Amino acid sequence: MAIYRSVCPLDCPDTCGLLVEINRGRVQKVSGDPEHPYTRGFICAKMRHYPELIHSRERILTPLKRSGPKGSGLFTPISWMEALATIAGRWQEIIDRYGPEAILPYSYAGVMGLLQRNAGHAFFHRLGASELQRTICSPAAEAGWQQVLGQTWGTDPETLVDADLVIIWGMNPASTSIHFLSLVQKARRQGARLIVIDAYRTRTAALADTVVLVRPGSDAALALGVMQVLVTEDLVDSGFIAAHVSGYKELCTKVLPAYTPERVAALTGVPTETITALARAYGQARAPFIRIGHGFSRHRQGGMAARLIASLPALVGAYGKAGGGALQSSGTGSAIKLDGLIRPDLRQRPVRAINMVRLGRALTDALDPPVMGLYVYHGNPATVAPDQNRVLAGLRREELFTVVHERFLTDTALYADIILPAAFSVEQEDLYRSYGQYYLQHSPAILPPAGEAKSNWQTFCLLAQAMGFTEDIFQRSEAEMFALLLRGIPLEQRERQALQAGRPVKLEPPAGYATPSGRIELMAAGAGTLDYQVQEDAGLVERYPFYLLTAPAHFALNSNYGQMTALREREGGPHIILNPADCQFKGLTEGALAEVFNERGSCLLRVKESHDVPRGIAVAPGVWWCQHSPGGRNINSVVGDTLTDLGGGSTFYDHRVEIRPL
Ligand SMILES: Nc1nc2c(c(=O)[nH]1)N[C@H]1C(S)=C(S)[C@@H](COP(=O)(O)OP(=O)(O)OC[C@H]3O[C@@H](n4cnc5c(=O)[nH]c(N)nc54)[C@H](O)[C@@H]3O)O[C@H]1N2
Ligand SMILES: Nc1nc2c(c(=O)[nH]1)N[C@H]1C(S)=C(S)[C@@H](COP(=O)(O)OP(=O)(O)OC[C@H]3O[C@@H](n4cnc5c(=O)[nH]c(N)nc54)[C@H](O)[C@@H]3O)O[C@H]1N2
Ligand SMILES: [Mo]
Repeated sequence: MAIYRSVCPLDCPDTCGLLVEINRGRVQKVSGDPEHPYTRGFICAKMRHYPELIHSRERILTPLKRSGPKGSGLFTPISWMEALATIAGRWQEIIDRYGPEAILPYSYAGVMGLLQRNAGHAFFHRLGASELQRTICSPAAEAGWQQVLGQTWGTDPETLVDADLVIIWGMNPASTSIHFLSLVQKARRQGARLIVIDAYRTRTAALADTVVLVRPGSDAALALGVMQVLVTEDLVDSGFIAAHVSGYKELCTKVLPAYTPERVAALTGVPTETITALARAYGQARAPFIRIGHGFSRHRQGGMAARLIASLPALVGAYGKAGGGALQSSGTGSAIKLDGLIRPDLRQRPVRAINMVRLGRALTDALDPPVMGLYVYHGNPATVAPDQNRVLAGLRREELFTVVHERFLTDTALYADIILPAAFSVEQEDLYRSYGQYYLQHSPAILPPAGEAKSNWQTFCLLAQAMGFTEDIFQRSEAEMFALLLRGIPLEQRERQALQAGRPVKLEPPAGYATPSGRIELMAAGAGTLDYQVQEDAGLVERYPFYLLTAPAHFALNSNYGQMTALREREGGPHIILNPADCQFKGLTEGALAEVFNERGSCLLRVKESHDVPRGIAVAPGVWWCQHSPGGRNINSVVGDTLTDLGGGSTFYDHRVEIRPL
């Protein structure tokens, strides 16, 4: 038996250091690496099942060619040679007839390593394909942060143990970031208070000292109300503002007068006393830390909400205090140069951009040229993308040539013309950084890929060869690409060696504010004013009375692990959680199937009752595989593709539904 260091590849802010036990060519056990300074030896319930996924009998081990109607799941094994020749041949036909922009790559975050995640960019730049805007997750929150703080890195989460107040805003780390939560608990043992701001009582809320329940989508108003109290009660840090903040006067005179606690209470559903108490707790704290989640940002005015929440620490000087500050993402730092991997220089002319949130439209609208070739890698749009019925209609198009590089027969892979078998993280080399902490770590290939599986990088090198691309980069091994990535990171020799030896190495956030002025910009030029202006369409509210929250599942990672029966059972199957009074009002019974619907579609979910969910809200955890969902549709059939105010992001939590007994 041998034990290797590795890194969790999942799209999760924690990016755990792992120990992988190998015995006779099989992974026996995956556990937390006790020597990883941030994740300290424990891992989530999901990753403990990683060995079963890696060695699953359902894994795709050879290339496959479709042998039945699209979506039927009928495939025949073929060789890599035949697969590559078919793909290159079909792409060449598409390019000859429609031009290269008729080919669209689609990928997101099945694997988070820098090399494998970004493996396709150089190839698609060279091909001249349409560019995919990768907006499904966090662009509104990032853009909001950037309007205030530019390229400033988020506050190091490891400093929060010195905070005396932690606010977790629009995030449920008890399910989605357990190592962050454990730091919070450590701070609390030293006396810190925890306030959770969410739209329902989550697992995280159950641990909090105070829970503030806000009307979904109204966080911008709440932040403005808090600011108003901070200013009128003189709880701001004038010294810090004078030294580091721009736009404060304008904020006080032009914006805040309209956001009295009374008005904000009406906009947010948060009682005036609670708004005042929240502002006082924040303004009087010695070192308050805000964890800025994405929950409020996946709403129409999500960018504005992020911008305002990121401004709060500037008012009380928290960015300047040890233990205080705010973390939206640790990925905002620009320390790692990726151009050598992504190779924007290989693009010969400008190409059109297609927003992934609107994949359904891109595949079904009359675009010029139409999308005729789709290449999906480490992404699963049939399950995770909004407006599912439109996405599936697009994937069903007979003339669309779809290639899916996957490990399993996902809902998306079912619609492929060609499937290529993908490798697991332990079978491929990579360099990981995190979006929730500041460690980098190398992850070596510790097993040969199962069957004929190949990594994203290897696959793009083969596709380049098949297309006749002769650029040097397409001949590089993963080890060479790792070395190239490493050269682009400002590290000392000692750190470089540690990384190469597989140890986590920390990047320290630089001091100061990386904005054009060097100051925190509350009212940055060109960013527009600060306000809250979401209006509900009264007709829509009447037809679809429930506000739908499609929160992440505890025992799945987006659609990953959805194939594991044991975890599906622990999660309780596809369900929707409602307040008992709403159930009674709608004639819904606990445990029975209900139809959840709106003008976009419908899906069937089992009803669960809980007082944790306020009246008028419906919580549907998880993106369940359509294959495992009664009726073959999941919650994304009722989620729309409206974009956020900033960043063109998704609005997963900003839709309304009606619910009736089946
Ligand atoms: N177990 C598990 N872990 C995961 C994932 C998973 O699927 N499962 N997904 C991973 C991914 S891809 C990401 S991006 C991160 C997600 O992490 P984040 O997006 O940062 O946050 P979540 O923990 O998903 O929590 C979002 C919370 O926002 C709340 N919310 C929704 N609307 C509003 C609102 O208008 N205002 C406020 N204040 N709150 C609101 C929801 O109820 C929910 O509790 O987690 C990652 N980790
Ligand atoms: N209703 C609803 N929908 C949501 C969300 C929500 O909260 N509610 N959250 C959204 C968010 S935040 C996100 S980030 C997106 C996630 O969107 P995606 O990243 O598209 O979704 P995943 O479920 O992570 O699917 C990744 C796929 O990649 C495959 N994979 C893993 N490793 C590799 C590899 O090395 N190579 C290849 N080729 N394949 C690999 C896995 O088998 C898996 O099928 O979903 C979004 N969808
Ligand atoms: Mo995400």
